[in-house]
Amino acid sequence: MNMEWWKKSVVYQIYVKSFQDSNNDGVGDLQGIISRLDYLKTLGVDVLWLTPIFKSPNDDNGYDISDYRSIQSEFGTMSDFEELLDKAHQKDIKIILDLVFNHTSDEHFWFQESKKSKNNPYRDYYIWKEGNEGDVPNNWTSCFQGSAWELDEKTNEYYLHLFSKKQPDLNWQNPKVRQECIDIMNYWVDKGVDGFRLDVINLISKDESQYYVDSTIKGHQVCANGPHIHEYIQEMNQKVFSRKELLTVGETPAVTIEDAKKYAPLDNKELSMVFQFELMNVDGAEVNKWTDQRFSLKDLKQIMSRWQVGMYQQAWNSLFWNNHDQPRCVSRFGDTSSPLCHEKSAKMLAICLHMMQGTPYIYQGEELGMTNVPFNSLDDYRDIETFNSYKQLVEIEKSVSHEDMLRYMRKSSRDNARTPMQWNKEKNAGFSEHIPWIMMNPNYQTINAEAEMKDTNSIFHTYQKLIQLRKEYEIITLGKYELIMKNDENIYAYKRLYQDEELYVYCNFTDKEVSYDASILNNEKVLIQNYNQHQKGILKPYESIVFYQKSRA
Ligand code: TEU
Ligand code: CA
Repeated sequence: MNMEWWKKSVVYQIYVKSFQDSNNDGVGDLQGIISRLDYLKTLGVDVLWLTPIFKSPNDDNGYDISDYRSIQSEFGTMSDFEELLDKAHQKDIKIILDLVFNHTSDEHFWFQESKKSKNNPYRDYYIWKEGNEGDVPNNWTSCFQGSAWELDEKTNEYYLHLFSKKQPDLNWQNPKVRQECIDIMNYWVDKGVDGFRLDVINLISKDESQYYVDSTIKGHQVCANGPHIHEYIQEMNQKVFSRKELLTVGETPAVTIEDAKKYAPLDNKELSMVFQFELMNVDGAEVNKWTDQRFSLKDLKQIMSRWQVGMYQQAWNSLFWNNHDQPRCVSRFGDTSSPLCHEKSAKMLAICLHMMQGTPYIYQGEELGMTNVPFNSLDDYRDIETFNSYKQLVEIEKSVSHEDMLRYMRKSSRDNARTPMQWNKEKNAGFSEHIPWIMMNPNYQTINAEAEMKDTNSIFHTYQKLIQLRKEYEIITLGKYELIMKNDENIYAYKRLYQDEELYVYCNFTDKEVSYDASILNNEKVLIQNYNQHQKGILKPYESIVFYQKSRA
């Protein structure tokens, strides 16, 4: 069947800084990735998404780019990148780059020029506004706390930054800005990259009429899905994406299913797919991530099902449990209270997600069941969002105590996802000989790639098998999704239907034994499971099983 390649692919996200260090300076790099291509091939993934590899002062770990056409020196050189691309392609692995176009670094040449004077040719590359009665233009807050406006004393105007003040927002109303970004993408397409992940791409079109209007929602949400957003994305599509069959995934906070259908339509006029965050908000994280709140399975089922049904034959889904901004999924949605619960729940989550429709994304270490990290003190953290939030809530507002905040940070900080990949049980888990830039999770003694590759029963092998199944069974890519056992509070069960084929997926999200009605199964076979034995109708703690059968028409 003729279908875009990325609909049949599984993507693996590499947080470059923490994947593999090749020259023992404590920071992961491109040669490190090259040395692990065999591992990735064994896992079976089709595409690598590299977090930003461009020159950056690292205020936000590379999401503040100061030169879009050169490689961050601690990651290597352009020839290292070309070698990586070439070696990956030889193994039939594609590479997509992470481009940040909502903002640049304040150290980018454009901003350096822009702030020089009001009539500098680059002034209009950014969003500069006069104050409002001697204060900021409006009350918008930065995603990383504090005002989204920063006063530049020299010209006495404020610039907008929806993220840190070292990440000034670009002015996409300016056609020159649009052309610059298009040229940058074409530069990388000409080098042979296979696509892009576009950071917060739905924030680029600001509504001019709102700059002096206060809002009760967060600044980056006010700017989501602005007035010209689809024109801008269609322009990128015409001038870049349509040149080749590229995988383009837009990171789009605050989108509904209706929005997503416009961003990722089946006629490929905009993006291949988007990352939507409704699921990441199931435990309230988008409103306030600094709490003890845990998700309810009913809400989770409801959100995932709505997207599966709503996008069916209308637009294409992406599937993910976590990324570099989110806590580890086994800690958040699974159970790490014992080695058994850890193993079973990590596999259960993998099965639950990978049997759905859409392109699955695996975040590095997820395939090993890497967990949240027992950070001891503030000093153990590195993330700007975490520091700014601590400062705001504990020191400025005094609304949260130091102890509570440390507990919330252990649960929700982005740094949980950013500790180095756990390769083996040697020094620093085989990541580096040098002290890593961020602490190791001490559990690498037991959770590591070497051990799991040897053990045919490991979480790694469950992921490997899931990737293979997607290649073998078209129903996984194409089948229609239906939620079953809708009101059950312990089990997530759904079926997939395609021609005369049926898939039944059962996932016990609890540590108790629960039961389901197996009468629906007649000539079934088991595709994958996380216990060696299954008693029909019963699910043991965190048990998950997938049945395949031909329907009796
Ligand atoms: O994240 C943008 C984003 O949507 C944030 O609101 C995200 O939800 C936040 O990190 C939650 O804690 C992207 C990148 O993925 C992130 O790493 C960057 O810091 C951010 O853009 C700015 O470029
Ligand atoms: Ca290095």
